[in-house]
Amino acid sequence: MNCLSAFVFVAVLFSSCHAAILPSCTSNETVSSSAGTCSGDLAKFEYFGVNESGAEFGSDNIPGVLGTDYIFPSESSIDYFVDLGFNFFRLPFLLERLAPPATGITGAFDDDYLGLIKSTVEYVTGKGAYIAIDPHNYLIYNGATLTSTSDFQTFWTNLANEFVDNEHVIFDIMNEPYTVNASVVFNMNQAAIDGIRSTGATQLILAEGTSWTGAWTWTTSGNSDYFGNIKDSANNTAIEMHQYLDSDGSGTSATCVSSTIGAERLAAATAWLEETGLKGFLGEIGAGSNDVWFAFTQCSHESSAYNLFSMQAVFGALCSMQQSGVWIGASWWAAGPWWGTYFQSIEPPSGAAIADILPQSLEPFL
Ligand SMILES: *[C@@H]1O[C@H](CO)[C@@H](O)[C@H](O)[C@H]1NC(C)=O
Ligand SMILES: *[C@@H]1O[C@H](CO)[C@@H](O)[C@H](O)[C@H]1NC(C)=O
Ligand SMILES: *[C@@H]1O[C@H](CO)[C@@H](O)[C@H](O)[C@H]1NC(C)=O
Ligand SMILES: CC(=O)N[C@H]1CO[C@H](CO)[C@@H](O)[C@@H]1O
Repeated sequence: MNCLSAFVFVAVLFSSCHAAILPSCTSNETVSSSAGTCSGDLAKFEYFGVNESGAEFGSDNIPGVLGTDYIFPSESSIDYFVDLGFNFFRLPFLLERLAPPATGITGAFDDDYLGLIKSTVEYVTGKGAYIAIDPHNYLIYNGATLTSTSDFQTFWTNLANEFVDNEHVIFDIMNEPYTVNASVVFNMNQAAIDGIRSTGATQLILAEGTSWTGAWTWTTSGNSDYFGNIKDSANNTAIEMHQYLDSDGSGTSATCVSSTIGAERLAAATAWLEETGLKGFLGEIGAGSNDVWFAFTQCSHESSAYNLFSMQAVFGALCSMQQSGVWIGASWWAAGPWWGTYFQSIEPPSGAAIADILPQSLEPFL
């Protein structure tokens, strides 16, 4: 990747970002331009790529206007990642745009919005890559939490029927539920799986838990009490979790916790996957890319130095996943045409994560 010539990391020698070390921050030291090394018997990801965000934007404008309130991914962005060797895209969309509230979640789909989803699906899968279609609704539809398993089963039966013939489509049941407990979320997932399989579809399904499906809280949120019992007649469901590396795990701050936080936050979830024999999928991971970690400003204003801990933390997370062998995929949050200067944007050509995170922390795991 020609990293050596691209970056010179100027950093001081300490391993975590705590304000306490500020007073001793008296010298810069050049550290390796690599985010790390990952050794052992590594299981490559079957699916590895990015979220392509945009079709779920403008959720306060339903249905909203294409190009004004929401947008679909650009073909050039998809080409860029496929050319690098990535083979997975996650496509968030809004339920209310696909199944308009006037006729409800079990009603007919909006032809235009479905057509746009299908265009992106066909573009991605035409390139040999995989695409997860993701109702990005937090289990909330038209202002109310979805709790009817039969309605949800009907919705997913209808949606799977649209894509049953495309083997590269992945069904991501529901993005980040958080308003109801793990038991309810589990039952909704099970209903969706049953609906999808009733169509004859055999593709990969991704099931997300409550508590924003956080990996770091998987074993304390109640999810681990239920999701071990998931039943799939096609034996092709993986558990999707998300993990951000800022202090509250929300992905809203560019400030890293430490260079090892990624692997640390995944450890309990990885152990649970090993115990249950289920496969994991890290559907969203993200960390600061232009992380202005204030302690460094004492020593260096080199922007590449600010990235170091985020890069190491993401690298360490993916390394631990491939070492464990229980994670089949991962995807960065996020690409998409409308992110602007968002610190996790990986939209080419100049999203904040393109310069360092992509070559240093993601591409080594292709
Ligand atoms: C989960 O929520 C449902 C619906 O509110 C409730 O009936 C059930 O008792 C809750 N289960 C647990 C384990 O808290
Ligand atoms: C399900 O698939 C996994 C591999 O993904 C395999 O190890 C396991 O034995 C299968 N289970 C059943 C019940 O077929
Ligand atoms: C650290 O490096 C920066 C950028 O090269 C420089 O401005 C700063 O003076 C250096 N600080 C120390 C303490 O060497
Ligand atoms: C952490 C993160 O990027 N969250 C985003 C997830 O997607 C929604 C909808 O696009 C955004 O509003 C969040 O900021």
